[in-house]
Amino acid sequence: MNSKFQGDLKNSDQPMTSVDAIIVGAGFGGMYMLHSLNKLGFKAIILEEANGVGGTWYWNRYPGARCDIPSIEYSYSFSDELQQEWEWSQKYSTQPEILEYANHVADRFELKEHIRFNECVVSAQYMENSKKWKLRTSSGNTYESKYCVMATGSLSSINKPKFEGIDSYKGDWYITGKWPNKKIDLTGKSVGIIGTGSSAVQAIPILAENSKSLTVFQRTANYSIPANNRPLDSEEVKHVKDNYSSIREKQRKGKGGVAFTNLGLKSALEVSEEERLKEYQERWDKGYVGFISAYTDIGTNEEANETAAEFVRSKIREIVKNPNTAELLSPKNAIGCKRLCADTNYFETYNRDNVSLIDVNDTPIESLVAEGVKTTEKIFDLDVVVFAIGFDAMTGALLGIDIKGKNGIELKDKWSDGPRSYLGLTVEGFPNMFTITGPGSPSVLGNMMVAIEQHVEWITQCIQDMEADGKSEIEPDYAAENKWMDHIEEVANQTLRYSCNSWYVGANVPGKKRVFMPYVGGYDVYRKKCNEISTNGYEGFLRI
Ligand code: FAD
Ligand code: N01
Repeated sequence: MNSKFQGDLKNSDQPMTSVDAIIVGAGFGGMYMLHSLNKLGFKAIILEEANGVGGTWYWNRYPGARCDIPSIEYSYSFSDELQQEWEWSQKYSTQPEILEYANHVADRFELKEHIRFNECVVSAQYMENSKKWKLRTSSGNTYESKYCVMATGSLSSINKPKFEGIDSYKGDWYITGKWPNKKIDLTGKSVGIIGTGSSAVQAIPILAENSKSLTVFQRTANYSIPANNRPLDSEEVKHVKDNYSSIREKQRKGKGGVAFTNLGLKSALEVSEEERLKEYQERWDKGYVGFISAYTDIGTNEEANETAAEFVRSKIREIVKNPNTAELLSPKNAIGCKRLCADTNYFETYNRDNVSLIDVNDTPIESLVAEGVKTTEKIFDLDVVVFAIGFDAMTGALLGIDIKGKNGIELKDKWSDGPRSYLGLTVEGFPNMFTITGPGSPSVLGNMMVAIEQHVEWITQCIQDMEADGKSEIEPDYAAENKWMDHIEEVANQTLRYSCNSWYVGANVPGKKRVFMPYVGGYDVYRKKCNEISTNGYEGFLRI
């Protein structure tokens, strides 16, 4: 890029560090953004709250944490050398292995020297006179740059436990999304876990194996499909490596960024029950990915959806020996309305003598007390309580920063009725600020690695075009943003997504506005739309 533009990268003890671009967050999104800007010769830095890279995989160290998109696919595609040299050990790798991969990437592309760790960004303000973003961190350091990329993550801001009496509890408590980086010995301990989402579904079997007893407090039963995880053998790995380019191409063209999936082409209602059950059984045996893609209308038609939902319920009844427990574990809402879970021995775990299930709708949790959890029925004596209560998804991390745009407009005010964006990449009134996997993008509805790469590549091209065209500011116009928001709502309304209380609609966070936040139109449609907009001279954007 133009050398005149390049900022002066000062040390952190200097009053102000000035660079071309500041990226907030060193997860997979921020790391690739940094690498892309570095490659073009921009001076870019990452500010990261944690003491290391990896984002999700740095924070979520709870027992059993692993991915639910096959690792071969849940990995970067931008460097063939990287994908050829890295070797995944399992179909769905564990959190330590994914974190090791993140560190390998950071070391391989020499990213760490551009990352300021232990820097939590508390405010970001657009300075209209200088046309620069000024960021402040909790340590008091200030940074400024022309471009600001928020790679803060859509599942990074934890849903903080706000149970009454939590301070009076004498035992140890942990949050799955902020699990300590140390071994926790549960031998001989009575453990309680609150929540039955994806994190809990992964943790529960391991917690049960390693503790004296496990009490699961469930508010809503969840659908889960066996992951059927297994080690990868060398022949399979070789085959993948030889064919990576076509696998990646399939991912990029797919609706959810997954190549190894088999999308059904018929309605669930146009086939016989026998054929349908056979199809569901085959997909169940194969494991998680693709189960709800068996038919075209599982996500849109209640009757079709019920066929898949009932199949899973029948499996729960088959696996769980106690019929009352099986009934409690059987979800009532539409399958796929909440994110489907992938498990290893989840339902089987409820057959163990040391595991019990408490329905908190029947006997709500009143508070935590010194001994443990108090419900309307009794006090559960617990040595350890695990909160697996999820995240303030998509908006939490962004609204955790005091972000001010033009004319002093605050993001929290602009988003008071739910997040608004153009393409989930930019926000009107906040020039030169980009969000990676932000609300309004399809990111969380598929393989997020594919979403991240597409976002980063679009943003990089946009910044490159800004510099080549001698522009100083880019932001969406209000009409384009409105149109995009209407489109998000329109496509969400064609699905069953609004029919349950999921984090997609913010229902898990008390007081959060109920809005379907991601774009459900598909990665493929979205990618095409983004490309059309940039090739048509950034349609819907104001560039000055
Ligand atoms: P993150 O990884 O969340 O990184 C964001 C970073 O920003 C964090 O390091 C955070 O500390 C930092 N940050 C946030 N706010 C600030 C601030 N104010 N100042 C400084 N730093 C800040 N997706 C899939 O596609 N497949 C999977 O199998 C899968 N498994 C998952 C398992 C778990 C347990 C969870 C929680 C999520 C999973 N996801 C999965 C989603 C996952 O979040 C994404 O795949 C991906 O890792 C997100 O990367 P990111 O860089 O966008 O965000
Ligand atoms: O969070 P969740 P998560 N009292 O929101 C319950 C990704 N991920 O961390 O459903 C009692 O899904 C809440 O109940 P309800 C994936 O995208 C992937 O598990 O709101 N219970 C629910 O049961 C996933 O979707 C993997 O009624 C309370 C649970 O806590 C996303 O991250 C693994 C409660 C929260 O479930 C979030 O998953 C892990 C309360 N006050 C995460 N508040 C993979 O497998 C909440 N709950 C790849």
